[in-house]
Amino acid sequence: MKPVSEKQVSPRRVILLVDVDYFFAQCEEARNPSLRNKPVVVCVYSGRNGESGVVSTANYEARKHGVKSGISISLAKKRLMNVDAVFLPVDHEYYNRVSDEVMSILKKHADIFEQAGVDEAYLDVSKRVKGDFDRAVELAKKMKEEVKRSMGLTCSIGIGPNKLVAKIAADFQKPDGLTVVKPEEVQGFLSPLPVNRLIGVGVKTQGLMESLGIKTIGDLASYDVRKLIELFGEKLGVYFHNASRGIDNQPVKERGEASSISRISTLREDTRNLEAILKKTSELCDEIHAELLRRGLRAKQVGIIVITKDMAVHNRSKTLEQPTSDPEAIKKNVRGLFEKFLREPGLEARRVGVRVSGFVKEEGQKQLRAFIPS
Ligand code: DCP
Ligand code: CA
Ligand code: CA
Repeated sequence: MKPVSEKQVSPRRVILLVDVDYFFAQCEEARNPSLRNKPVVVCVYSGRNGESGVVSTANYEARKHGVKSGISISLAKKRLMNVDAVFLPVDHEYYNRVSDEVMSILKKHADIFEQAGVDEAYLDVSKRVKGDFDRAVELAKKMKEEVKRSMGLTCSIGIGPNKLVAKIAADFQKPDGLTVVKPEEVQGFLSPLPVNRLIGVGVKTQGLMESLGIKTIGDLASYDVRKLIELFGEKLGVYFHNASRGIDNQPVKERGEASSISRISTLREDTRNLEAILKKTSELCDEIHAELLRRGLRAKQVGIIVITKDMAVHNRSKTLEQPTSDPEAIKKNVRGLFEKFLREPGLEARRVGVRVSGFVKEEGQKQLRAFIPS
């Protein structure tokens, strides 16, 4: 038994916020590289006519022309009138799949992982970097490379002593940014930034603060907290006071279980050779097996994902008689699904994946876990 005091020493917190750059538009570029270097505008068409609707997001090329989330499609078209721009409708199903893959890459590098949106997540890495911010920078670089290599996407990462600072740091340099703010640098980093960088300071609050002479986070930090409470009430006043000083104790929290686990990988070359495909999916099955074990789950459905040359996505799945977490059982079913799939003529796989779903908790897992020190 280790002495209690040694066990209780926990490293200082090191929190990352990873946010994918111009997410929907970058997803479009990833599946159609000819879009790169052109302004790309992803649109939510309201359906009434070709012009009505709003811009969901735009790549940085389009942003140079003043096109951004929330403006009308007709205004975007006007701003890009004389440019060779591309307007595309949103494809949420595709973005969600990309999101799942990005999240499963990031998750591997966290002690505690919290997805905070379709394209962003908080990672508590305190333990694995032993509270060391330089090691966290190395880890962040590795993650950026991995997301770039396997998904073709850039992201921006903020590193700080808490979620609040990590989030603001991630937005600080975009796209493809990496910003680290060590505990002793927090006040210097936040002070010159405009108050609206803080969550909860919208247009109205910003206007009110400005009338009080509060423009920057530094102004807010030196403003009398009692006056803030008078103006905004106890809860919000105290929040603004703490936030402006970079104080935030919210833990990174794992969300509820995802309803499926999937892994996808690119083949060395486009192929319809069963053994070449199974060699790749066998690795993916092992990764899925590890994730099932980690989460104490067994799966009732096993599926395959095949992305063909033309980027079309094919899904096939099968329900098992018994839920399983056994890698050999998963591999056997994956083989069966591919054998059947490849009977369809002409299809050449470019990327292949495995998905399991229909989870049941491994029996006795909870009680067992309680005795394993984490
Ligand atoms: N989104 C949307 N409408 C908005 C804001 C966002 O449909 N008003 C969607 C499209 C974005 C995605 O959510 O791609 C992620 O939003 P972000 O705020 O992270 O913005 P982006 O990823 O597009 O750009 P950035 O590079 O600034 O992160
Ligand atoms: Ca983003
Ligand atoms: Ca985001």
